[in-house]
Amino acid sequence: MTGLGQAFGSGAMTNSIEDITQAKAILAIGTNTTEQHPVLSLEIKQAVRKHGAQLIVADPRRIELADFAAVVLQHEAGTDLALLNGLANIILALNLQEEAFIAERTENFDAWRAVIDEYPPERVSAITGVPTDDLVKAARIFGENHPASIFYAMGITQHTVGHQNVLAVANLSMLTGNMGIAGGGVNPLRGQNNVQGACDMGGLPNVYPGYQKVADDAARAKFAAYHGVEQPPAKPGLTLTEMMQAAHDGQVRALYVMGENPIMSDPDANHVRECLERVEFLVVQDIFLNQTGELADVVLPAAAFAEKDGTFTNTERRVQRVRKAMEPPGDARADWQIFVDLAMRMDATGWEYQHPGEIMDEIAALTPSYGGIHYDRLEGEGLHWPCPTSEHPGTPILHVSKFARGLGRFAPVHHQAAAELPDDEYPMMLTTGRILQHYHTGTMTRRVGGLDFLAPEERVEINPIDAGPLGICDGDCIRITSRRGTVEAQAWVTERPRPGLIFMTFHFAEVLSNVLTNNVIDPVAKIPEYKVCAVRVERVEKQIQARLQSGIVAAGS
Ligand SMILES: Nc1nc2c(c(=O)[nH]1)N[C@H]1C(S)=C(S)[C@@H](COP(=O)(O)OP(=O)(O)OC[C@H]3O[C@@H](n4cnc5c(=O)[nH]c(N)nc54)[C@H](O)[C@@H]3O)O[C@H]1N2
Ligand SMILES: Nc1nc2c(c(=O)[nH]1)N[C@H]1C(S)=C(S)[C@@H](COP(=O)(O)OP(=O)(O)OC[C@H]3O[C@@H](n4cnc5c(=O)[nH]c(N)nc54)[C@H](O)[C@@H]3O)O[C@H]1N2
Ligand SMILES: [Mo]
Repeated sequence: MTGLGQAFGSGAMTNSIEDITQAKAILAIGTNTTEQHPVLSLEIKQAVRKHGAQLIVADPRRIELADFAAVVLQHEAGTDLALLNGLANIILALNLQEEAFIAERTENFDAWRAVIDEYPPERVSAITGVPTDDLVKAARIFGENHPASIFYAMGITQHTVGHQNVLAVANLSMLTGNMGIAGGGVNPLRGQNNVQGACDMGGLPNVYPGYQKVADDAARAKFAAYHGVEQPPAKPGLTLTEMMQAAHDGQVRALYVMGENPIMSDPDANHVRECLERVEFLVVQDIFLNQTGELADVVLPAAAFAEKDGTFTNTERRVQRVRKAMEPPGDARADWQIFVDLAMRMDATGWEYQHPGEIMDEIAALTPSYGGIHYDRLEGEGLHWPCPTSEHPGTPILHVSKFARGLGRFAPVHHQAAAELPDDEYPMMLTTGRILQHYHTGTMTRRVGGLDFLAPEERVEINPIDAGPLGICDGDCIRITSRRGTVEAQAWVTERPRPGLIFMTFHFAEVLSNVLTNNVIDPVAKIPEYKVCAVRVERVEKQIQARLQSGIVAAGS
């Protein structure tokens, strides 16, 4: 959001899922769509197989989408800035840039170009490990085919240079005039069903709903007047990653965790546990008693998605209705009802909603981009924001004739290595992410018998070139150690990761990769560097534990 906000003025996916099949070229960088966005990946596959789109896949692992690609760039993790600058360099050398678009719609091109000149193919190849021929092939595909779209996800953002990686992606799209057209655009794939909605509603420390800045006096006055309260402070709050450290240092004394399992999902899990143990008062509101809930002073049982009414705003900014299909069990209640009750006990007034549709009307009244979105308009296929008025049809494609900020801005960005690189003591690189069968910390998917059967335990991907000298065979137990901790898990000897790189998920509490990960953050976006840290790998003489011994499965089902 910070990167696209800086480049374009709006931090959301620019295009819709529907127009993917109109793309003539697609760059998928740091996104494992067939496992993480499987439905959307079908559109990418169709674009390639049925409509002849040329696909470029850039990922340090050979993911399934690579089988559909015209060229695969299996670069070293954490070298995306060099890679993206290098592609731009070749596009300029081949004179494939869109001069008219650059002149009319963008600014700061010359300053940016001066930096791009420093990234010739030979240098980029040396940094990224990608052969120059492949770089040229990819640049040609992206530059010669119009429209060309870019998809990315956590492979780009979860770095200390995450913000800059996104700027580099935006630069490439502007260079080739691919903004504001069907089949083009810059498309960050949002992770959770409603994370776009959570951000839109101000689930960020620096904005109110609709990205109205907390620092903006007029915005603060508007919200204060509506709720009949004193003006809140102009200073933004803390981000999640900053809150943990503040809890450790005693600056945060109480924490209210809702729909989140930070003890497993935050980096450097041993440190996170310490932080949470220091908090004087911990509330956890969840549909299950997760690992964080075990430390809580108060647990508030919430209703799950199928047990309540509401809306989800999906990755393409489409607001959709969700309808209650069953009653919540026991004392569980919808999250909004729990909040309203708490607010009332704190003497709030004006929170007497009968139905979430009334909350939506309040959102519309205070949030220009949601101004025309009401429940009666959400029957059927929903609406894409911005949708400012009750007559407005919604906006499937952003920045059509003008960027949200006016002109798109080229931002010079330089290659910068990850915070922790392999050395003699920790000679390998660890990257982390997900697999198809499980969802994050497993609180939900590990309770599903079929999914647990398909993926019962962590399997650490390691290249045979690395496994051989370490005496590691497929299925062996291995110990992985970083500067922060150590875990033992089963090895999967496979050519999926680049040599020198291993891959783990964070789905399994008993073998948690976040014990190993580094909690350094991007200075602007504040996102942790989950995608690169240094580790040591050894073979361990022991049988892998039987799968049903996992705490969650035993306790949960
Ligand atoms: N089945 C399933 N689906 C999910 C989720 C889940 O847990 N399970 N989670 C959802 C959520 S919240 C999110 S955010 C998304 C995440 O979706 P993705 O971001 O697609 O998933 P990840 O596995 O985190 O990482 C994506 C890819 O980044 C690559 N990568 C690692 N390091 C680098 C690098 O330095 N550069 C580049 N270019 N690539 C790199 C990895 O090899 C991986 O293939 O998935 C969503 N969908
Ligand atoms: N190593 C590593 N760590 C990562 C990442 C990575 O790539 N690598 N990715 C990061 C990313 S992108 C993400 S999004 C995070 C995810 O991290 P988390 O959000 O902490 O993980 P989840 O397991 O999705 O936890 C969601 C919780 O919400 C609960 N829940 C589900 N529905 C509801 C509801 O309707 N109401 C309430 N109150 N609770 C509900 C679930 O039971 C679960 O306990 O992990 C991050 N951590
Ligand atoms: Mo996510």
